Order: sequence, then structure tokens, then C-alpha cells
Amino acid sequence: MDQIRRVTSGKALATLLGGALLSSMLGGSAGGCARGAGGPGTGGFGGQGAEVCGDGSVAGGEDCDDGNTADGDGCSATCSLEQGFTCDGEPTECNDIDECAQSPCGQNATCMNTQGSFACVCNPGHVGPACEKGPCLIDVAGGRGHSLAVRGEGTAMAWGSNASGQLGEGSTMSQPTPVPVQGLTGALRIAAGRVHVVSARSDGTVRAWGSNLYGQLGDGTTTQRNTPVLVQNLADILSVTAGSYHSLALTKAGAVWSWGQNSNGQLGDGSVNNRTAPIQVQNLSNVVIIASGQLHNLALKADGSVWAWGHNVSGQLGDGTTMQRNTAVQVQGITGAAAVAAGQGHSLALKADKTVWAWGQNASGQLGDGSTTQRNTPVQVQGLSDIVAIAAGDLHSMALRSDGTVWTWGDNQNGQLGDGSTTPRTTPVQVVGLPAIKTIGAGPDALHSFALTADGVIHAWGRNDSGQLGDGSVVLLKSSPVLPQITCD
Ligand SMILES: [Ca+2]
Ligand SMILES: [Ca+2]
Ligand SMILES: [Ca+2]
Repeated sequence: MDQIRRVTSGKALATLLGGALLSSMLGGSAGGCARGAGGPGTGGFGGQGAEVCGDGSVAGGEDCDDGNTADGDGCSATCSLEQGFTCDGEPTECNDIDECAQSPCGQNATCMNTQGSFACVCNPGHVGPACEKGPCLIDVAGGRGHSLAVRGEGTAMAWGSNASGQLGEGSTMSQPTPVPVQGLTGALRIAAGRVHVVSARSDGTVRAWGSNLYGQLGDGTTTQRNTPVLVQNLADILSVTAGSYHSLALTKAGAVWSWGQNSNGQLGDGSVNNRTAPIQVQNLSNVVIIASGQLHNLALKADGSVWAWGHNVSGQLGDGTTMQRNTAVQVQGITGAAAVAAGQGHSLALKADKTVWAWGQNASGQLGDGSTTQRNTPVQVQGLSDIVAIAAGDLHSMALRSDGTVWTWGDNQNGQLGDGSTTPRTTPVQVVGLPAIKTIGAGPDALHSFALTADGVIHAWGRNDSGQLGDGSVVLLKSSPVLPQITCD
């Protein structure tokens, strides 16, 4: 009776405290180990010989004795019962308790029994120590005429132009409202090139779909795919990015892999040969964040330095030159970087002091320095402080302040600044009509912009000639935020 009551209370606690603590509670209550006759301190009296742990017989103050002095097998080196085991007999035999038989994890998690313990793994779409329902959407990306969002449970939705199969829904028919990407599960991150998509999954693999003209899907072919295919050679991938016609993946160990178009050295392998399967970017390690522009890339290292390679005709590599680089060079004058982003020919870095810096192409004011002068080394974006995230589109830039407001600058011919106008801005303006925002997004080919709330509700604005805003309309542009038709339960 006592035991049942304790297990029941343990179940209630599991939803609040997770597996580890409950495990110790269950271990303590469900032991059932055979003690020697009588309690501690009585066994030695009149017994056979002294208490020796590891001799196979339970004596004195021993809880158990399995004939060894090894830990982790149920009976410890000091012959006490270990948590998560039940022990019996003489010599003592210990077995793992299958805590999962008691369904301790609640309905939003899956119980994994382990030797001596158990773990509660949140079901897809559920997060936190109590495995509560997570945000509706967790990542978003824009290509030239298409858009994608990853749902909390690991599936993805796509909408807009589909001429190259870039919606991954099995056809080449455009969709003005979101439709599911076929056969994609476990998705965590998503990135869009001009007409292709790459997605990193929770198992560390990568899927890709859409145009494959330059091998940007990394499946060893140049065959267009209307549904997701596995990218070759990759494991332990944390995130992905996409340039116009190439793709990048970052491993958990901080290495970068690339594939697809290499016309401007954007694969960073020292050559200009296109690759249909991933190869490792040379001379680059300890990378924690990657970003792709249309024909160049940025990598932020753990030490806060920023590195760049590929096309440099607009100074987008920030090395003070306009020379194409087929391997990574260091961006000048940036230390303590916390995030990077890149558009067509410009680059952005967020520093740990929450200021934003920009370099490269500036004809539309996308560097935000009040001018339209190209910069071959970083300049500070004006009028921004307390910034926590950055993003870049084709010719525009975005920043998220800690107060949840979104700021944009650069080209606005398609309403992509979201300020209700189509006037380009050389300094940041605030996006109108948004609730508090948690995540911003665009893409190096995108003429439109996204913002997600903490709950994962998506807002979109900018070019909409292919239905890439997902609100069911197909009109040239919307210069204020609209809601793509994704329902969140
Ligand atoms: Ca013993
Ligand atoms: Ca043992
Ligand atoms: Ca167990």
C-alpha cells in the first residue's frame, strides 16, 4: 500500500520535475532488496563470519551482496542498493526496474527505460521540463517566390511559387496558401535558396528539395526533386543555410560542409567546381553560426570572429578588398560577434554589445549607415541598440530588438520593410502592426520578410506575386504584415 501511494505521487511529480528526480524516488521506494534476516546491526550477531562486501552473502549492514564490488550493477561497491534496481536472493541478483511500466512521463512524453534509471523524452511539438505544448512554428525561410515554415512537431509547410518543385509537396503547382511538405519529419531548421530548400533534422541528417541544376540538393545528382531527398555524406548537422544555388551545413563539432554552385568560390573548397555532394569547407573550424548570401557565406567562430568566402564584387566579404575568395578570410574589424546574416551582396553581424554592423553592397541603403556607399569593411548600422537577432533579404536587412519590435532598412520596392510604404530606407524603420516578436527571417533571395511571435504565430510582408505571403492572395506586394494561413492549435 505504501509503495503504491508513493509511485502514484511520483507520477504526479514526473510531469513537474522530469525523470531524474522521479527515478530516485522510485528507486528508493521500489527496492525490495533482500536484507539479511533482521535489520541493520543485527545480521552480524551469531552469523557466519564477518561482514565482507563482495563475498556473495548478505551480512551485517549490507543491503545486498552480488559477489562483487562493482558499482552500477544494482548492488554497489559498499553493498548498498543502487537506485533504479530491485535486488533479491543470496548471492544477490539485481535487475533494472522498468519504471516505464508505471507510465511516469505523462501523455506528452515518451518514456525510455535505461539501466538503473529512465528518461522522459518530450514528444514532437512539446518542450521544456514538463513537456508542455511548444510553439506552432519554430523556423521560417523565404526563397525568391516561395516560403517555408517548420512546425513545432517537426513537419514543414510550404507556399508560393513551385515551378521547380521547391514546395516539396510532390507537384510543380504554385500554392497561395500553406501546404505540407511531403515526407518530412523531425525537421528543426529550414533554409531557402532561390528555388531550392534545405532542412536540418533532429537526427542530424539533412533533406533537400526543389531545383538541382548545380547539385544544390547534395544527393549526388542534378535531378530536380519535388519531394525531400537525403543529402549525402552528412551526420551530426546542427543547422543549414542556402545561397541562391548552393547549400551549407554546420556540424555540432563546428565544421562546415557545402555543395551546389561554386562559380564564385562559394563552396570554400579552394576551387570553382560545382559539387553534387557535400564537401568540407577548408581551413575553417570551431564555427557556431553560418549564413549564406546569394553567392557568398559567413561563418561565426566560437571566439567571436567572423569569416567569409565566395563572391566579393561588392565588398561583401569585409576583408577590405573586392577580390573573390575561394577559401575563408577573416572579416576585418569585427570582434565579439553573436550572429551573422547575409543578403544578395551585403553582410550583417550582430555583436555581443547588441549593436549591428554591415558591409558590402549598399545601393539600396541595406547597410543602414545613412548612405548608399558600398563598404568593403564593416560600418555600424545607425539608430539601433539592444538588438537580439538579425536577418537579411535580397536587398534589405532586419533586426529584432529585445522589446520585441522589428526594424528594417534597405530596398522597399516590394514593401519588404513592412512600414506601409515602398520607400527605400538608408536607416532602420519600425515594422508596423506587429505584436511582440520572438524570431525574424528572410533569405538571401527573398523580397519578402517574416516575423514569428513566441507562440509561433507567423506574420509576413513584401513581394507577393507568387503568393509567397501565404494569405491566399496573389498580388504584387503587401507593404504591411499579413497572416499566412497556418492554424495553430
Ligand atoms: Ca557480504
Ligand atoms: Ca556490484
Ligand atoms: Ca530502468
